[in-house]
Amino acid sequence: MKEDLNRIFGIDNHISFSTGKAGFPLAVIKNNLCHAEITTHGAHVMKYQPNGEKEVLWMSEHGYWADLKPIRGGIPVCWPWFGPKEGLPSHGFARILKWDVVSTAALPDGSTELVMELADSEATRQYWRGQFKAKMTVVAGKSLKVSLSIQNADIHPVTYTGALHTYFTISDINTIEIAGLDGVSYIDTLTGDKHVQKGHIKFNAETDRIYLDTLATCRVLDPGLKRVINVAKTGSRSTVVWNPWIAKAKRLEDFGDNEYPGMLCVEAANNATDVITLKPGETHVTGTTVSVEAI
Ligand code: TA6
Repeated sequence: MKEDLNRIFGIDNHISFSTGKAGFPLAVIKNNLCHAEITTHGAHVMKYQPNGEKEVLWMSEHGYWADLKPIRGGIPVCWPWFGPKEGLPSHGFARILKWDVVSTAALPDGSTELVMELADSEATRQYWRGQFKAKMTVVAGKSLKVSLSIQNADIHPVTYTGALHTYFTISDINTIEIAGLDGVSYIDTLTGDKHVQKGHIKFNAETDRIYLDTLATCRVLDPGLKRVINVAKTGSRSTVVWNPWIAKAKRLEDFGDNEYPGMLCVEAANNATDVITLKPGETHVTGTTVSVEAI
């Protein structure tokens, strides 16, 4: 497997393929700008570290690492539904199935591109009848650009929700803040109540919010790591902010009890009032771009 991937898609000083944890195929990007790692299991970006910077994404030490199981951390691809669904995998099936590598490229600015695809199959029809083509494009360089393109290949319209569910490494959930959503309405999914954000988001308990009708770039202000993580997005009008805090961290079997202080999710989503409907043949692209600045 990895020999074929390297022969066909390997690019010196850009991208190579190996076998990762649980035997999952792993694309390793090492160029003059960054080190990134992506597995074809769920088209899941697991690592992004700009040269000279500390790791940007967060991965649990307690992940499942098994077929048909999601990876805890990195950038889970939540599709074609966001959240739980009775008798079906939470956050959809895209993140638990194997995607195919379709292309790689060394880009003029020194970054590296990897494209993976998932189309409807016997495996997907166990969960969802739709005919579709999903494409994940990852560009790793001075920034990390991830985009999920969904094409409706069916003769019927299709409606879906989803998110690029990005987990970030932070110094301490008690001291970081998120700027960029001041004045934006949000649903507190823990109570179902709607509120308006006042100033920066700070954390002192389980936080699980869907910010509505916003195209805003979020800035994770991290004094402990002396950096700001900029989280921009396209094709998304809802942003999810999540930290499980103590009790939920304990309930999640693939999440360490003491891991919650060092992680934060800021997600480019399509959910709540931002559900996507595609006519036959139509395509929608949801993207997130992560960049880091020292402070
Ligand atoms: O990102 C928000 C959320 O929907 C939370 O409610 C929490 O369930 C999280 O996603 C993780 O979901 P998962 O199915 O990956 O455990």
